[in-house]
Amino acid sequence: VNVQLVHRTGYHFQPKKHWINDPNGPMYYKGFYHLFYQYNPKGAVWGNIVWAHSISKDLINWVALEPAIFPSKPFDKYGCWSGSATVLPGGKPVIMYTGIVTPSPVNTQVQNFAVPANYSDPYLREWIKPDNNPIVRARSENSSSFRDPTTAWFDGVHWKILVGSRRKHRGIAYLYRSRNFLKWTKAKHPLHSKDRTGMWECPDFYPVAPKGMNGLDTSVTGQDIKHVLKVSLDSTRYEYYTVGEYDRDNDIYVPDNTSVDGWAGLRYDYGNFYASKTFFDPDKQRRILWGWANESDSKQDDVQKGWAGIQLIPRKLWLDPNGKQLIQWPIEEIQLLRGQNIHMGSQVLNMGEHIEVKGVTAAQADVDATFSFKSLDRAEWFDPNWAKLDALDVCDWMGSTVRGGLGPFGFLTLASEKLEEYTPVFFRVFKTKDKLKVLMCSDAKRSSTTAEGLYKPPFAGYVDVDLSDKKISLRSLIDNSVVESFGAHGRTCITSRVYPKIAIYNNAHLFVFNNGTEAITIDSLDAWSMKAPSLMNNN
Ligand code: DQQ
Repeated sequence: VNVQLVHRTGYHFQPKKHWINDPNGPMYYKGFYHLFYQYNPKGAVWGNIVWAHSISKDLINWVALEPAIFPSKPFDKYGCWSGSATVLPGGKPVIMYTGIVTPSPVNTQVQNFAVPANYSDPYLREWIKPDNNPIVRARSENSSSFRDPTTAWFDGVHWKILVGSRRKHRGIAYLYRSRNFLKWTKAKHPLHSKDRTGMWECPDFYPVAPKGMNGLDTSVTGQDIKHVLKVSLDSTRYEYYTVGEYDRDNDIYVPDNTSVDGWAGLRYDYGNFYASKTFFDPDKQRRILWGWANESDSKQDDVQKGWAGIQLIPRKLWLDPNGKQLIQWPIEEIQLLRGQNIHMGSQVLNMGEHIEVKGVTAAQADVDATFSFKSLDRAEWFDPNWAKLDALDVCDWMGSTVRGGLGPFGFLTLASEKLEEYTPVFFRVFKTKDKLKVLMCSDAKRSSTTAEGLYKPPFAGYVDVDLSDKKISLRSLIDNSVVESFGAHGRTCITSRVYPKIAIYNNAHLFVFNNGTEAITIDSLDAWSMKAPSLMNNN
């Protein structure tokens, strides 16, 4: 097999070669979606960072353009790091990004802006970085940890942005205000901060409607509207978000008491998902989330492959009607790639059984199933001591093979025929004195028989779902070296990167399994072979 190609994704966003990380400045402009991203034009490891640029009409088929922003001025001489786009009134986009002005390891950071050279070009190929940059610099702030400006929002008088930072171990989102987008003044108080969370990278702050699935423009506020603050924790490479109340006049954000504010908080994704960013899509009135997944193999493997990093499938997100968390679902356009379909229904899986989903390309598939069961009685007891553990420790130790009561059941993705390799995605239902606790896992431990250099972590999160109808759904987007899974219609999401050695191309299989004593019924299952987009971001 060709090492450059074997684990490349078939329908996830990737450039032809080299390193990529954070999605930057996503926006919709004159009929095109724009995605910029952190890119090393010289190799498959992080470094020499520029803003690569691709455009799309449907978020699926992409055309790669020349890098939009790259080091060329004293205010970004050592790198153009992450940032965001804001579309100003009159439909005029402006980008804010972090410029690196001293070499590594100090990496002094400032915030710059860039504007299109030609607003009538829907591709926005060329960007100008005016000489009055930088527009925000650190004063008393830690200038080596001061980056990733957000999309700006407008309160009628001021534009406002956040810049991620830290003071010792306290993560901070500094707030800046401007009347004209050029002169920015730091607010007296940060919008938010939290001890023992470390550097806050890539903050994101936006409104969500209390009801319905539509998104809101970043400047919208009003009664009943909630706000979400997401931060990416440099120290652990996990993100967390809170849902809360934002008082726009006084610039005070208070997370609701239903959101844990800290490392143990809610995550968009409990797996390999980082440096994410949302944007409002005015064309379809939705808020879309982009996340980056790095590789889980070694640097050496990346160099050998000649590429590293993918962008995950964009997700539409909205507030759960219970107001406590977000719900995410792959954008509807992904259906453009669906080919051959297999449907299964009303099939019972007794304890220890697994059946194959045949007839689709299992290395590159979309599979969506609803499971049901007769009773919740067999759910195992949840030892109160486990509450102190992270969900992934419970998953690690119970896995998909340790027999349970209600579950483990779910998919075996990227599986070899004889199951030497597989990545199980599954639920395990527990009961406590007063409620059920549903664990969802995506466990890479058995994903590859490759012995060295692979990181094969189990990932897990709990699912806040009402099981009174005795049903739960699971969807996975499988793409050669990535499995993105959505539990209970997008209430809990987990992404794993995996590198099978046997379960590749036509030797990959997909199974449904049950290792619990309670029988599970596949109420309905649809699986599709997924085609590659016709425009592959390769030109
Ligand atoms: N990546 C960028 C930074 C950001 C980090 C540099 C997060 O701006 O803080 O490539 O992955």
